[in-house]
Amino acid sequence: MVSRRIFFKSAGAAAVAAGLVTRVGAASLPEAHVAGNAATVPPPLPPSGRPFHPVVTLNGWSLPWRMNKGVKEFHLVAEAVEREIAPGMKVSLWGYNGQSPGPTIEVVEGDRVRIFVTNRLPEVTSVHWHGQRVPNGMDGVSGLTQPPIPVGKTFVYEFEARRAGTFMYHPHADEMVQMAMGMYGCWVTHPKDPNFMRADRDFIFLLNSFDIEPGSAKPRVNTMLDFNLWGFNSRVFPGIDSLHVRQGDRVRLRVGNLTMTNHPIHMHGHEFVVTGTDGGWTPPASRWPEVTVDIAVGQMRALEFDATELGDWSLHCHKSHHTMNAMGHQVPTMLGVDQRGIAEKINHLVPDYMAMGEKGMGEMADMEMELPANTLPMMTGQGPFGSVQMGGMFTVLKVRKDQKPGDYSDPGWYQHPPGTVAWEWKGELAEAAKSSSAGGQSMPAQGQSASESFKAHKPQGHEGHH
Ligand SMILES: [Cu+2]
Repeated sequence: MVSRRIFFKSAGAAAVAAGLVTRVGAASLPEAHVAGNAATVPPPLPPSGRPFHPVVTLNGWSLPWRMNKGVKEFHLVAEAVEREIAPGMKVSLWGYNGQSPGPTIEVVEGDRVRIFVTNRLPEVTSVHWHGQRVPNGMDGVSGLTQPPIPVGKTFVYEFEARRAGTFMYHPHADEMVQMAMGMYGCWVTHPKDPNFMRADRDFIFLLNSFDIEPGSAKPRVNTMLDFNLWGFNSRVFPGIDSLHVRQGDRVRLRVGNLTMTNHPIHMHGHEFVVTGTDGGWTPPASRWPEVTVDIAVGQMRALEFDATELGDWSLHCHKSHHTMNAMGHQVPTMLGVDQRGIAEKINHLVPDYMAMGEKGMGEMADMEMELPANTLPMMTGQGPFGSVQMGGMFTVLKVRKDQKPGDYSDPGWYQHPPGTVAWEWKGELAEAAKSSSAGGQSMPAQGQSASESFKAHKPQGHEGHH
């Protein structure tokens, strides 16, 4: 039974939303543009409004808008979507406008922006504009600054994009479930002066994680730490597009983290500086060179570098479990364990049993292991020299001399100049030196002289305590 109070509250909310629409004279909602696949869509130049240099959303796209009497209008639809997270695995997520993550929203500092949000989920939602300066009632925290958007209803958010920078958007209603299901997107407010902090290539993506049982298609929504799929923009290696740039380009990567843990993002071949956070551009005097930047939960970091070095450079999270797909995280350590004979015996009982991990787990990338339908090998990817043995948050930055400005197509593998690839030594090998593995200690243990060998003993007075 619906109480009178709740009835009046939701009627009031609908009236507020309807009032805004009438007040601006919008006879119809802006079109809700939809993306049907996970391709990286190279940026078109803005067809209306003030000029800016658009970003390239990795395995994503930017949402078209319409101008309505000087106001930029967007239409986001919160809904269930199907996302291919890598070839061979499709998952059922929630997102916006056909995909997870939702499309990137791009505006210019000072723009008046109106976002219509339609809720096609089975439960209430809201949208929070993470990092932005907005009137309090536009902050999107359901219950605190607005009633939640009921199922089937459309709410309107309207504010001025006051501060240039990189932001995110996500629900602030049943957040744990809705974010675990893939609801988030990027927002870029470009500076008024299109030449301020100009980059030749400006990439953007979110870090994300899912816990999806191999063989199933739906994330477990209450997992806190044990995720098994780690992604850039709801894609995992080898499904993440590589980044293609021209030698000498000023390159910016804007990376936001809406997972449950931090990610040290590491790039090979170049040093970069952090030029922006969710709080704005960093003062130039505050920047120092890095090759890894830890991006904490709820943070965005904009990295910049001059792409001077030709080649195929890895770009990945440095937590080794985050460059691995499902299946690998609970395998026991079998390094050095001779499993000959065991597999044979077990095969009598379990015909498909395979011994694993005796010489490390890299060999698993080459095994023709039978996988359940709809999952991914834990380590995979064929490079020009063999298996890359990766998964999860891993992709490649390709720097080429002849990549045309504005061309984001894949130039293929790097052709190394002769004599510049690590080679095999074929001469005599010296006998390996044996070490006793002994070491010293900085101070003698209590009751011991420095020369006495270390003996473990129970501390006094702790008998019976374990
Ligand atoms: Cu990570």
